[in-house]
Amino acid sequence: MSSATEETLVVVKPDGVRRGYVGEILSRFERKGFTIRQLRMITMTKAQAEKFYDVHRSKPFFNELVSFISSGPVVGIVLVGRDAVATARRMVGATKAWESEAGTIRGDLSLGLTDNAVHASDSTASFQHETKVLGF
Ligand code: FUP
Repeated sequence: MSSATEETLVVVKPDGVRRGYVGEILSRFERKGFTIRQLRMITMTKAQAEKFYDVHRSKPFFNELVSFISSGPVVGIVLVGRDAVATARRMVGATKAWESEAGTIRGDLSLGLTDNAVHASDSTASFQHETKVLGF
């Protein structure tokens, strides 16, 4: 049931870390009421990044995505809370950050696409895949 307590993964991307938004992003999820279950700074290898974004392997932007996400440290955060996957994605906002609503993380902090500050799992299956790839 969609209102059940579940886990999701949020990743502060290299641009978010470089710009000093780890605290801001973490704080938004804490204020919302999520519990932080795990938190780790990781610099992804190319191989890890390719696995992480495996669903996008056939896309024209795949190489750009892989090289960006492995370009510096990211902060992976496992959150627990009600309807966590959908709730976190609403808080993150639209993929094209320049179009995302004010009040969302991307809407408030980014104008990018590949470099759109934050990633959040889009399903429980993605959460399981992504946390495994990142070694949580
Ligand atoms: P999201 O789930 O909102 O992060 O977005 P998608 O799954 O649609 O896209 C995955 C990643 O690819 C995002 F980081 C944005 C990036 N992307 C590009 O770099 N170029 C594109 O044309 C589309 C998406």
